[in-house]
Amino acid sequence: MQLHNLGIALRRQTDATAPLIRLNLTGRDGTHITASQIQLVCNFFVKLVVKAETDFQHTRTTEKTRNMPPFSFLLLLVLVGFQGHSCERFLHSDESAAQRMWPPEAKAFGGALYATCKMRASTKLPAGLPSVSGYVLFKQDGPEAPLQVQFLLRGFPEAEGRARAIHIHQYGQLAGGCDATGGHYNPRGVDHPGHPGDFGNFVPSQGGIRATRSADATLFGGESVLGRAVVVHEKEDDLGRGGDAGSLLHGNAGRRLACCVIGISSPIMWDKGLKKQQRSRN
Ligand SMILES: [Cu+2]
Ligand SMILES: [Zn+2]
Repeated sequence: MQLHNLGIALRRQTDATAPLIRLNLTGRDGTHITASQIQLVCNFFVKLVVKAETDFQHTRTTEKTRNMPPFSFLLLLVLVGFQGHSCERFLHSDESAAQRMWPPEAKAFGGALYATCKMRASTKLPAGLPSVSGYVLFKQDGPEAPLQVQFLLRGFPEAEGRARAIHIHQYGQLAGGCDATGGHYNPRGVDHPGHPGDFGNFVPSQGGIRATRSADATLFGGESVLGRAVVVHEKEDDLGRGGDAGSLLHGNAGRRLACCVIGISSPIMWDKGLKKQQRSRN
C-alpha cells in the first residue's frame, strides 16, 4: 500500500470511525452494544495501525514519501494510533470484565468452582444444646449452573428425629459466636424462604445429616456466597408459614447451634464427601 492509498483507506476508515465513536459514547450511556461489534471495529483499527507503520517504513526506504506532506502523515498515524490504543484498552476491559468476577480456580477445575465450610459448634452455645460439627461442601459447574451442596454433619442427639434448619447468613464473621453472622444472606431484599441460602429442613438420622441438595445460590460474581456463613439452627424452619414477621425474616428456626465460613477449595473434599455418602447408603 502506498502513502496515497493509505490516505484514502484512512478516510474510509474515518467514516467507519463514526460508529466507533458512537459505540464508546452510547456504551457509557448504557445502551446495548455487543462486545463483538466493538471488537470488530477495534480489531480493524489495530490492524490498520500495524499496516500503516509497516507501510511507512517501507515507503520511507523506497523514498516515496516526497509526494506526501510528512506532517499530515504523522498526524494520521497519531490519530490511528490513538484509536488503536483506546480500542486495546476498551477491548481489554470488556473482555475481562466478566472473567474478573470468576475466581481463577474456575479455570483450573474445568470451569467449576468448589467450596468448603468446616462446621463448628457456636462458641456461645447454650448448655444442653447439641455440639454440631462436620462439613458443608459446594460445587458449581459454572456461573449459570445450579449450586450443589453436600451436608455432612454430626453431633445431633441420636434418639431424636427433630428437623433442623440450615441457612446461609450474611457475614463470614464468627468472633462472638454464630450470632455475629447476621441475618439471612439476602442480596435481593426478598422474604424468607426466598433467600439464596435457604436450604430448608434436615432430619438427622443416627445423630448425623448426610444429604445433597441444589440451591439458587452462586459461588460466582457479585452475589457469590464465598466468604459468607452457613448456620445450623436449633429448630425447624417454618418456611415463611408462621404468620408472623420473624417467619418472613428467618423462619423462626431458633438459636444457632453451629456455623462456619464458606471458602474456596479444591475438588478433593467434594469427591470424598460423595464417596462417604455412597458408603453410608450401602
Ligand atoms: Cu439461619
Ligand atoms: Zn431465609
